[in-house]
Amino acid sequence: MKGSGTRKTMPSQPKNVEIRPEEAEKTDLPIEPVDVDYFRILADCILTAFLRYTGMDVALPTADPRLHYVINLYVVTPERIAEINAIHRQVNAITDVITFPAFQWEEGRLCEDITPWLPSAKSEISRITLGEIFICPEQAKIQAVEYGHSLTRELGFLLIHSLLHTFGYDHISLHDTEMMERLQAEIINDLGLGRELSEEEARRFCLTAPLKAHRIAWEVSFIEQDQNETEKKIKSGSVCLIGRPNAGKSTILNALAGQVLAITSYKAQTTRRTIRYVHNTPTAQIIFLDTPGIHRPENMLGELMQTQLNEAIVRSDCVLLVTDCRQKSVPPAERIVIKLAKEEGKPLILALNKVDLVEKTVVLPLIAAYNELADWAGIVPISALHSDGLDILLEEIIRVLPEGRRLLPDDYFTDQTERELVRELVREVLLTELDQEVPHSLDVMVSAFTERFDSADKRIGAKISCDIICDRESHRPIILGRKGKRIRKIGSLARQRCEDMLECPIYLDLQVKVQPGWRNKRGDLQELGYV
Ligand SMILES: Nc1nc2c(ncn2[C@@H]2O[C@H](COP(=O)(O)OP(=O)(O)OP(=O)(O)O)[C@@H](O)[C@H]2O)c(=O)[nH]1
Ligand SMILES: [Mg+2]
Repeated sequence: MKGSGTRKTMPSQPKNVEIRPEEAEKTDLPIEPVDVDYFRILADCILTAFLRYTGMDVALPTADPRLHYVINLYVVTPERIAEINAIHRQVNAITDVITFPAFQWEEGRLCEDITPWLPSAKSEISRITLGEIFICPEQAKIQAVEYGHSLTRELGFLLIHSLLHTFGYDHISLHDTEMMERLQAEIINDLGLGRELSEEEARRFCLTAPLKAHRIAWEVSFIEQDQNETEKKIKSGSVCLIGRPNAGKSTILNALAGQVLAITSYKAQTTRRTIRYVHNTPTAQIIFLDTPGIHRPENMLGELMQTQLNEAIVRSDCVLLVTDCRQKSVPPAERIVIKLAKEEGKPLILALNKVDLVEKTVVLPLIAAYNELADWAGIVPISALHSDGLDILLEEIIRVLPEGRRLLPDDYFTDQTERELVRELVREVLLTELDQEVPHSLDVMVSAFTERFDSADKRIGAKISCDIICDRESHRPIILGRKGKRIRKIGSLARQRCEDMLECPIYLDLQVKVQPGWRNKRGDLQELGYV
């Protein structure tokens, strides 16, 4: 991939029709495989029209005649696009097209230096990949019927849409959307692939449309799904863990995963971003989403944390409300979650956590109070810390999940990268080593991560540099401690945690950086990955 100049970024926002696999199957449309040869002709016809209208190939840098540009176009099944959607957009649904632009463009203007990706004088490499597009003709068929036009017109529209994404057009703001919709309409009208054409006429039109050589070409691949796999039905879906700070959500996630994926602490608001863990059994695939605790936001960071909760509820197949069983009544914040889950029609399961800290009879009045608020699919007393009751909890969850296919590959375990885990482990040590208020105003950014491998490709060491971001100059001496004693202790504890996780010796360098008011600055929050 690297050799051909591809870099993957998060997908831009594709036109996204959210249909669950089950619903897609219910239609009585013939779902035969797409006609491979015809699809190539259609794709060329669309690319020619797109380039004629936008002149994008002329705008591409360098006149080196050896060089040509490609866009990888993958024709995929509903199962495969649902899988890609789930991994890259956290949406468990079939969609029509997903685009991965390789470079930063803004409305047709290249916004980054692509010189490092150009072939050197001696190099044999003569291709640059501009992006990857995944398209699902089965989904396009369903949409073509809904819109009352030909499949060719729908596929053509989707290809133009994703080509525009590849070159930096988007539909996030109203202005972007208007611009993108106008271009789509103009390009397809300029081509003459009208909505009134029947499928046969549209095909004839594309087969006879003049093609022109240009500097960009498709690389088309057809990806089939394993037939046996598609037929195997299991219970699959996503479950969000929601609850007040400190309820033990992340402890449950780690206990189920059998390793630390989310840091935990006795201080509130430990989790700041939704973390995913995929639990696979022979008969089920459960995608767990560990969310930040429900709290009243005091800054932009808090607001962003809370937005993730609503999103998680809406996107999940089941809501798992985690609560500390020592409380006497149902907190107002939990009542709001229960109401939202009911409005969204999501099955609700209650995990009464930390039963190791109370007498069993103490939880009975609490169960009665919760029972008044919802028709629970299950109420399970557990102790996440001691892994007690988790097997019953899993059974209850599997019972309410829809039947379907595996949405993610079996070897997909979590969305946490080693880099993110290092960041979180350093933050965990900061949470435990510093006084109540300070850790909440801190974050950590991994600025360098270099690994060493032996001849058998086994990792034998890593050098990691992290910036501890604080929002006040007065916090710096607190973090450093007298004569640097505290930062040395933090460094030593964090290094041990990272070594346990990465299973190799680590050199860890920590620097304190002051970024005043970072929790209220969009740019800083973006850099730290919260936006
Ligand atoms: N005794 C006991 N302690 C628990 C149990 N589950 C979690 N804890 C402790 O409760 C504290 C909070 O746990 P977390 O898993 O970080 O809680 P959380 O709900 O993820 O918190 P936020 O991320 O802040 O929303 C930690 O100190 C855990 O060790 C349990 O079953 N029993
Ligand atoms: Mg947590």
